[in-house]
Amino acid sequence: MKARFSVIFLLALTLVCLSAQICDAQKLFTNEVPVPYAIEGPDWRIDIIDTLHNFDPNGAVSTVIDQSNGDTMTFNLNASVQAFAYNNPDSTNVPGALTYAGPTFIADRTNDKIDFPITNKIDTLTTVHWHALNLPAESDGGPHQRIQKNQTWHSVFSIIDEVQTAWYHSHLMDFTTDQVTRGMAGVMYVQDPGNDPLYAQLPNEYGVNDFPLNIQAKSFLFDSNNKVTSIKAGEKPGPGSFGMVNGVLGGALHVPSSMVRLRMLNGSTIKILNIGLTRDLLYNYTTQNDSIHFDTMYLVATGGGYVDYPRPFTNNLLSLGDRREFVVDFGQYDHGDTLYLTHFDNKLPKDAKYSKHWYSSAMCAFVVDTTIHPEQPVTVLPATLKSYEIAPGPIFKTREKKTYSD
Ligand SMILES: [Cu+2]
Repeated sequence: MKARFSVIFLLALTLVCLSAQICDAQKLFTNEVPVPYAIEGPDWRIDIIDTLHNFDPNGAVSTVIDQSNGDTMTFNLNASVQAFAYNNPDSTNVPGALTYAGPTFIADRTNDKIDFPITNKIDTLTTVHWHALNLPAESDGGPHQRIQKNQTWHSVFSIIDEVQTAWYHSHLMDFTTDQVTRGMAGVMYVQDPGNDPLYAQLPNEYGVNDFPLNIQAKSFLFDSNNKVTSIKAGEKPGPGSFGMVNGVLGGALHVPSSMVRLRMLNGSTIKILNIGLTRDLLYNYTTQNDSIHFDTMYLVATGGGYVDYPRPFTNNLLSLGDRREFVVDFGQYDHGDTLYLTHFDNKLPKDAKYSKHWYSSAMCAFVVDTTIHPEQPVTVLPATLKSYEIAPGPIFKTREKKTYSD
Protein backbone atom coordinates (compact mmCIF):
# COMPACT_ATOMS: atom_id res chain seq x y z
CA MET A 1 0.00 0.00 0.00
CA LYS A 2 2.82 2.38 0.81
CA ALA A 3 4.57 2.11 -2.57
CA ARG A 4 1.26 2.59 -4.33
CA PHE A 5 0.59 5.57 -2.12
CA SER A 6 3.79 7.26 -3.34
CA VAL A 7 3.06 6.64 -6.99
CA ILE A 8 -0.47 7.94 -6.69
CA PHE A 9 0.76 10.90 -4.71
CA LEU A 10 3.34 11.89 -7.33
CA LEU A 11 0.82 11.45 -10.11
CA ALA A 12 -1.75 13.53 -8.27
CA LEU A 13 0.82 16.20 -7.48
CA THR A 14 1.82 16.42 -11.13
CA LEU A 15 -1.79 16.70 -12.27
CA VAL A 16 -2.65 19.29 -9.68
CA CYS A 17 0.40 21.39 -10.45
CA LEU A 18 -0.32 21.29 -14.15
CA SER A 19 -3.97 22.16 -13.72
CA ALA A 20 -3.28 24.96 -11.29
CA GLN A 21 -0.27 26.26 -13.25
CA ILE A 22 1.83 26.44 -10.15
CA CYS A 23 4.65 24.36 -9.09
CA ASP A 24 7.38 24.94 -6.68
CA ALA A 25 6.26 21.92 -4.74
CA GLN A 26 9.71 21.19 -3.39
CA LYS A 27 9.76 24.44 -1.49
CA LEU A 28 6.18 24.24 -0.27
CA PHE A 29 5.74 23.13 3.32
CA THR A 30 9.39 23.52 4.23
CA ASN A 31 8.54 25.87 7.09
CA GLU A 32 7.94 24.31 10.46
CA VAL A 33 4.49 24.73 12.00
CA PRO A 34 5.34 26.21 15.38
CA VAL A 35 3.64 24.81 18.46
CA PRO A 36 3.21 27.72 20.86
CA TYR A 37 4.52 27.07 24.32
CA ALA A 38 1.92 26.07 26.90
CA ILE A 39 1.21 27.79 30.20
CA GLU A 40 -0.50 25.71 32.83
CA GLY A 41 -2.57 27.49 35.45
CA PRO A 42 -3.07 28.87 37.93
CA ASP A 43 0.02 31.11 37.84
CA TRP A 44 -0.86 32.96 34.66
CA ARG A 45 0.54 36.30 33.54
CA ILE A 46 0.63 37.78 30.10
CA ASP A 47 2.01 40.82 28.29
CA ILE A 48 0.57 42.10 25.03
CA ILE A 49 3.43 43.23 22.83
CA ASP A 50 4.27 44.74 19.47
CA THR A 51 6.43 42.41 17.41
CA LEU A 52 7.88 41.71 14.01
CA HIS A 53 6.92 38.38 12.51
CA ASN A 54 8.00 36.45 9.42
CA PHE A 55 5.15 34.28 8.14
CA ASP A 56 7.37 32.46 5.66
CA PRO A 57 10.90 32.15 7.10
CA ASN A 58 12.07 29.60 4.53
CA GLY A 59 10.48 31.26 1.53
CA ALA A 60 8.23 28.24 1.07
CA VAL A 61 5.32 30.17 -0.37
CA SER A 62 5.90 32.21 -3.45
CA THR A 63 3.49 31.58 -6.27
CA VAL A 64 -0.26 31.89 -6.52
CA ILE A 65 -2.76 32.18 -9.30
CA ASP A 66 -4.60 35.40 -9.99
CA GLN A 67 -8.16 34.16 -9.96
CA SER A 68 -9.45 36.95 -12.15
CA ASN A 69 -7.37 36.04 -15.20
CA GLY A 70 -5.52 32.81 -14.36
CA ASP A 71 -2.10 34.45 -14.44
CA THR A 72 0.62 33.21 -12.18
CA MET A 73 1.78 35.79 -9.68
CA THR A 74 4.88 35.60 -7.57
CA PHE A 75 5.03 37.02 -4.08
CA ASN A 76 7.85 37.29 -1.59
CA LEU A 77 6.48 36.70 1.90
CA ASN A 78 9.86 35.98 3.47
CA ALA A 79 10.14 39.25 5.40
CA SER A 80 9.19 40.53 8.84
CA VAL A 81 6.02 42.56 9.21
CA GLN A 82 4.42 44.30 12.17
CA ALA A 83 2.32 41.95 14.30
CA PHE A 84 1.01 41.45 17.83
CA ALA A 85 1.82 38.67 20.28
CA TYR A 86 0.93 37.60 23.78
CA ASN A 87 3.83 36.39 25.88
CA ASN A 88 4.37 35.40 29.45
CA PRO A 89 6.64 38.17 30.86
CA ASP A 90 9.30 35.57 31.71
CA SER A 91 9.25 34.37 28.10
CA THR A 92 9.66 37.73 26.40
CA ASN A 93 12.96 38.09 24.57
CA VAL A 94 14.03 34.49 25.20
CA PRO A 95 14.20 31.69 22.61
CA GLY A 96 10.69 30.40 22.03
CA ALA A 97 9.09 33.76 22.72
CA LEU A 98 6.23 34.26 20.35
CA THR A 99 6.31 36.88 17.62
CA TYR A 100 2.71 36.20 16.62
CA ALA A 101 -0.45 35.19 18.53
CA GLY A 102 -0.26 33.71 22.01
CA PRO A 103 0.69 30.70 24.12
CA THR A 104 -1.74 27.88 24.81
CA PHE A 105 -3.30 28.16 28.25
CA ILE A 106 -3.96 24.76 29.77
CA ALA A 107 -6.60 25.23 32.42
CA ASP A 108 -7.37 22.55 34.92
CA ARG A 109 -11.07 22.46 35.70
CA THR A 110 -10.28 21.82 39.35
CA ASN A 111 -8.20 24.95 39.72
CA ASP A 112 -9.18 27.46 42.33
CA LYS A 113 -9.79 31.07 41.50
CA ILE A 114 -7.29 32.50 39.02
CA ASP A 115 -6.07 36.08 39.24
CA PHE A 116 -4.75 36.72 35.77
CA PRO A 117 -2.74 39.95 35.32
CA ILE A 118 -2.66 41.14 31.70
CA THR A 119 -0.39 44.06 30.80
CA ASN A 120 -0.87 46.17 27.69
CA LYS A 121 2.55 47.03 26.27
CA ILE A 122 1.38 48.12 22.83
CA ASP A 123 0.78 51.65 21.64
CA THR A 124 -2.99 51.45 21.62
CA LEU A 125 -5.99 50.15 23.55
CA THR A 126 -6.97 46.51 23.58
CA THR A 127 -9.01 43.93 25.50
CA VAL A 128 -8.55 40.20 26.12
CA HIS A 129 -11.74 38.18 25.82
CA TRP A 130 -12.13 34.53 26.87
CA HIS A 131 -14.18 33.07 24.06
CA ALA A 132 -16.52 30.30 25.30
CA LEU A 133 -15.77 30.48 29.02
CA ASN A 134 -18.41 31.02 31.68
CA LEU A 135 -17.05 33.76 33.88
CA PRO A 136 -18.12 36.96 35.61
CA ALA A 137 -18.82 39.86 33.24
CA GLU A 138 -16.12 41.98 34.87
CA SER A 139 -13.53 39.33 33.96
CA ASP A 140 -14.74 38.57 30.44
CA GLY A 141 -12.64 41.12 28.55
CA GLY A 142 -15.43 42.40 26.35
CA PRO A 143 -15.39 45.69 24.43
CA HIS A 144 -16.19 47.55 27.66
CA GLN A 145 -13.00 46.43 29.39
CA ARG A 146 -10.32 48.35 27.58
CA ILE A 147 -6.80 48.03 28.86
CA GLN A 148 -4.97 51.33 28.57
CA LYS A 149 -1.40 51.55 27.38
CA ASN A 150 1.05 50.41 30.10
CA GLN A 151 -1.82 49.35 32.35
CA THR A 152 -2.40 45.93 33.89
CA TRP A 153 -5.89 44.47 33.99
CA HIS A 154 -6.72 41.64 36.38
CA SER A 155 -9.12 39.04 35.08
CA VAL A 156 -10.31 36.92 38.02
CA PHE A 157 -12.29 33.75 37.47
CA SER A 158 -12.56 30.01 38.09
CA ILE A 159 -12.71 27.36 35.39
CA ILE A 160 -16.18 25.88 35.70
CA ASP A 161 -16.72 24.84 32.08
CA GLU A 162 -16.88 21.37 30.59
CA VAL A 163 -13.70 19.90 29.16
CA GLN A 164 -13.23 21.66 25.82
CA THR A 165 -11.00 23.78 23.60
CA ALA A 166 -11.68 27.49 23.99
CA TRP A 167 -9.74 30.49 22.78
CA TYR A 168 -8.95 34.08 23.62
CA HIS A 169 -8.70 37.19 21.50
CA SER A 170 -8.94 40.97 21.40
CA HIS A 171 -12.49 42.26 21.52
CA LEU A 172 -11.80 45.99 21.18
CA MET A 173 -14.72 47.98 19.82
CA ASP A 174 -14.23 48.67 16.08
CA PHE A 175 -10.74 47.13 16.09
CA THR A 176 -11.37 43.46 16.86
CA THR A 177 -10.89 42.43 13.22
CA ASP A 178 -7.69 44.42 12.88
CA GLN A 179 -6.14 43.24 16.15
CA VAL A 180 -7.09 39.57 15.72
CA THR A 181 -5.80 39.63 12.15
CA ARG A 182 -2.47 40.97 13.40
CA GLY A 183 -2.09 38.21 15.95
CA MET A 184 -4.27 38.77 18.98
CA ALA A 185 -5.59 35.23 19.31
CA GLY A 186 -4.60 32.10 21.18
CA VAL A 187 -5.94 28.71 22.20
CA MET A 188 -7.03 27.54 25.64
CA TYR A 189 -7.52 23.95 26.76
CA VAL A 190 -9.97 23.17 29.55
CA GLN A 191 -9.11 19.76 30.92
CA ASP A 192 -9.88 17.64 33.96
CA PRO A 193 -7.34 14.83 34.25
CA GLY A 194 -8.46 13.82 37.75
CA ASN A 195 -12.13 13.31 36.94
CA ASP A 196 -12.41 12.85 33.19
CA PRO A 197 -12.11 9.16 32.21
CA LEU A 198 -11.66 10.17 28.56
CA TYR A 199 -8.56 12.20 29.37
CA ALA A 200 -6.27 9.16 29.28
CA GLN A 201 -8.14 7.51 26.40
CA LEU A 202 -7.49 10.37 23.97
CA PRO A 203 -4.12 11.78 22.93
CA ASN A 204 -3.13 14.36 25.54
CA GLU A 205 0.63 14.94 25.25
CA TYR A 206 0.97 18.58 24.27
CA GLY A 207 3.14 19.12 21.22
CA VAL A 208 3.66 15.36 20.81
CA ASN A 209 0.26 13.92 19.91
CA ASP A 210 -2.00 16.80 20.92
CA PHE A 211 -1.67 20.02 18.91
CA PRO A 212 -3.45 23.39 18.85
CA LEU A 213 -3.95 24.51 15.24
CA ASN A 214 -4.89 28.15 14.87
CA ILE A 215 -6.03 28.10 11.25
CA GLN A 216 -6.33 31.50 9.64
CA ALA A 217 -7.08 32.91 6.25
CA LYS A 218 -4.96 35.98 5.79
CA SER A 219 -4.32 38.66 3.22
CA PHE A 220 -1.21 40.77 2.85
CA LEU A 221 -0.18 44.02 1.26
CA PHE A 222 2.86 44.12 -1.02
CA ASP A 223 5.20 46.72 -2.48
CA SER A 224 5.74 47.24 -6.22
CA ASN A 225 8.12 44.24 -6.27
CA ASN A 226 5.45 42.05 -4.69
CA LYS A 227 7.42 41.88 -1.45
CA VAL A 228 5.22 41.74 1.63
CA THR A 229 4.91 44.98 3.58
CA SER A 230 2.09 44.36 6.05
CA ILE A 231 -0.91 42.32 7.06
CA LYS A 232 -4.21 43.45 5.59
CA ALA A 233 -7.03 43.78 8.09
CA GLY A 234 -9.68 41.15 7.44
CA GLU A 235 -9.33 38.51 4.77
CA LYS A 236 -9.90 39.81 1.30
CA PRO A 237 -10.13 37.23 -1.47
CA GLY A 238 -7.85 37.36 -4.47
CA PRO A 239 -4.10 37.46 -5.05
CA GLY A 240 -2.22 37.85 -1.80
CA SER A 241 -4.66 35.66 0.13
CA PHE A 242 -3.19 32.69 1.92
CA GLY A 243 -4.09 30.09 4.51
CA MET A 244 -1.83 29.52 7.47
CA VAL A 245 -1.53 27.50 10.66
CA ASN A 246 -0.08 28.86 13.91
CA GLY A 247 1.20 31.95 12.11
CA VAL A 248 3.18 30.15 9.43
CA LEU A 249 2.49 29.81 5.72
CA GLY A 250 3.48 26.58 3.98
CA GLY A 251 4.32 24.81 7.22
CA ALA A 252 4.85 21.14 8.06
CA LEU A 253 4.06 19.52 11.38
CA HIS A 254 5.78 16.26 12.32
CA VAL A 255 3.44 13.78 13.94
CA PRO A 256 3.93 10.34 15.51
CA SER A 257 2.72 7.17 13.84
CA SER A 258 -0.30 6.73 16.13
CA MET A 259 -3.50 8.62 17.01
CA VAL A 260 -3.02 12.40 17.00
CA ARG A 261 -5.43 14.99 18.34
CA LEU A 262 -5.73 18.14 16.27
CA ARG A 263 -7.52 20.95 18.08
CA MET A 264 -8.53 23.22 15.25
CA LEU A 265 -9.57 26.82 15.71
CA ASN A 266 -10.81 28.93 12.83
CA GLY A 267 -9.05 32.08 14.02
CA SER A 268 -10.03 34.03 10.90
CA THR A 269 -12.18 37.12 11.21
CA ILE A 270 -14.23 36.76 8.03
CA LYS A 271 -13.45 33.49 6.31
CA ILE A 272 -15.55 30.37 6.90
CA LEU A 273 -13.46 27.26 6.26
CA ASN A 274 -14.23 23.75 5.09
CA ILE A 275 -11.34 21.61 6.25
CA GLY A 276 -10.41 18.14 5.07
CA LEU A 277 -7.38 15.89 5.14
CA THR A 278 -5.96 14.86 1.77
CA ARG A 279 -3.04 12.96 0.36
CA ASP A 280 -3.17 15.06 -2.78
CA LEU A 281 -1.43 18.40 -2.64
CA LEU A 282 -3.77 21.14 -3.75
CA TYR A 283 -2.25 24.56 -3.45
CA ASN A 284 -4.13 27.82 -4.04
CA TYR A 285 -6.24 26.40 -6.82
CA THR A 286 -9.56 27.54 -8.15
CA THR A 287 -10.60 24.65 -10.35
CA GLN A 288 -12.95 21.92 -9.18
CA ASN A 289 -11.25 18.64 -8.52
CA ASP A 290 -13.55 15.81 -7.58
CA SER A 291 -10.98 13.03 -7.70
CA ILE A 292 -9.30 14.04 -4.46
CA HIS A 293 -8.43 11.28 -2.03
CA PHE A 294 -9.68 12.24 1.42
CA ASP A 295 -8.52 10.66 4.63
CA THR A 296 -10.77 10.26 7.63
CA MET A 297 -10.70 12.57 10.62
CA TYR A 298 -12.67 11.58 13.72
CA LEU A 299 -14.50 14.42 15.41
CA VAL A 300 -14.23 13.97 19.18
CA ALA A 301 -15.20 17.43 20.43
CA THR A 302 -16.58 20.77 19.35
CA GLY A 303 -16.49 24.08 21.18
CA GLY A 304 -19.14 22.66 23.51
CA GLY A 305 -17.04 19.70 24.60
CA TYR A 306 -17.06 16.01 23.69
CA VAL A 307 -19.48 14.75 21.06
CA ASP A 308 -21.38 11.48 21.58
CA TYR A 309 -18.92 9.20 19.78
CA PRO A 310 -15.93 9.66 17.44
CA ARG A 311 -17.67 10.77 14.27
CA PRO A 312 -15.85 10.18 10.98
CA PHE A 313 -15.59 13.10 8.56
CA THR A 314 -13.82 13.69 5.28
CA ASN A 315 -14.37 17.42 5.55
CA ASN A 316 -16.04 19.70 8.04
CA LEU A 317 -17.10 23.32 8.35
CA LEU A 318 -15.38 25.68 10.74
CA SER A 319 -17.14 28.98 11.10
CA LEU A 320 -15.49 32.02 12.62
CA GLY A 321 -14.15 31.24 16.06
CA ASP A 322 -15.28 27.61 15.85
CA ARG A 323 -13.27 24.91 17.51
CA ARG A 324 -13.24 21.27 16.39
CA GLU A 325 -11.11 18.52 17.86
CA PHE A 326 -10.29 15.76 15.41
CA VAL A 327 -8.30 12.61 16.03
CA VAL A 328 -6.44 11.20 13.04
CA ASP A 329 -4.96 7.72 12.94
CA PHE A 330 -1.47 8.40 11.61
CA GLY A 331 -0.57 4.85 12.69
CA GLN A 332 -1.68 3.60 9.28
CA TYR A 333 1.11 5.49 7.51
CA ASP A 334 4.84 5.05 7.10
CA HIS A 335 7.69 7.31 8.09
CA GLY A 336 7.75 10.32 5.77
CA ASP A 337 4.21 9.94 4.47
CA THR A 338 2.57 13.33 4.12
CA LEU A 339 -1.04 14.46 4.39
CA TYR A 340 -2.37 17.94 3.86
CA LEU A 341 -4.85 19.94 5.88
CA THR A 342 -6.82 21.47 3.05
CA HIS A 343 -9.53 24.11 2.77
CA PHE A 344 -12.17 23.37 0.11
CA ASP A 345 -13.80 26.58 -1.00
CA ASN A 346 -16.00 24.73 -3.48
CA LYS A 347 -17.60 22.70 -0.67
CA LEU A 348 -18.83 25.68 1.32
CA PRO A 349 -22.58 26.14 1.65
CA LYS A 350 -23.93 28.60 -0.88
CA ASP A 351 -25.05 30.99 1.81
CA ALA A 352 -21.68 31.16 3.58
CA LYS A 353 -21.36 34.92 3.45
CA TYR A 354 -17.97 36.41 2.53
CA SER A 355 -16.69 32.95 1.81
CA LYS A 356 -16.82 32.68 -1.95
CA HIS A 357 -14.06 33.50 -4.37
CA TRP A 358 -11.22 32.44 -2.18
CA TYR A 359 -8.61 29.82 -2.86
CA SER A 360 -9.01 26.18 -2.06
CA SER A 361 -5.65 25.25 -0.66
CA ALA A 362 -3.56 23.10 1.60
CA MET A 363 -2.84 25.10 4.73
CA CYS A 364 -0.27 22.83 6.34
CA ALA A 365 1.30 19.41 5.91
CA PHE A 366 1.43 16.58 8.42
CA VAL A 367 4.57 14.49 8.03
CA VAL A 368 4.58 11.12 9.78
CA ASP A 369 7.72 10.65 11.86
CA THR A 370 8.17 7.23 13.45
CA THR A 371 10.99 8.55 15.64
CA ILE A 372 8.46 10.51 17.71
CA HIS A 373 7.28 8.34 20.57
CA PRO A 374 4.43 9.52 22.80
CA GLU A 375 4.77 8.19 26.33
CA GLN A 376 1.24 6.81 26.17
CA PRO A 377 0.45 6.35 22.48
CA VAL A 378 -3.22 5.97 21.67
CA THR A 379 -3.94 3.31 19.06
CA VAL A 380 -7.70 2.81 19.43
CA LEU A 381 -10.38 5.41 20.01
CA PRO A 382 -13.09 4.86 22.63
CA ALA A 383 -16.35 3.67 21.07
CA THR A 384 -18.41 6.25 22.95
CA LEU A 385 -17.50 9.61 24.40
CA LYS A 386 -20.46 11.27 26.07
CA SER A 387 -24.17 10.56 26.26
CA TYR A 388 -26.58 13.34 25.54
CA GLU A 389 -30.26 13.49 26.41
CA ILE A 390 -32.71 15.71 24.64
CA ALA A 391 -34.21 17.96 27.28
CA PRO A 392 -37.83 17.01 28.01
CA GLY A 393 -40.63 19.42 27.24
CA PRO A 394 -41.87 21.24 24.15
CA ILE A 395 -39.56 22.58 21.50
CA PHE A 396 -40.36 26.11 20.46
CA LYS A 397 -39.74 26.92 16.85
CA THR A 398 -40.39 30.62 17.14
CA ARG A 399 -38.92 33.15 19.48
CA GLU A 400 -40.26 36.46 20.54
CA LYS A 401 -37.72 39.22 20.25
CA LYS A 402 -38.16 41.80 22.94
CA THR A 403 -37.02 45.34 22.50
CA TYR A 404 -36.39 47.61 25.38
CA SER A 405 -36.63 51.34 25.46
CA ASP A 406 -34.84 53.61 27.87
CU1 LIG B 1 -14.89 35.50 20.56
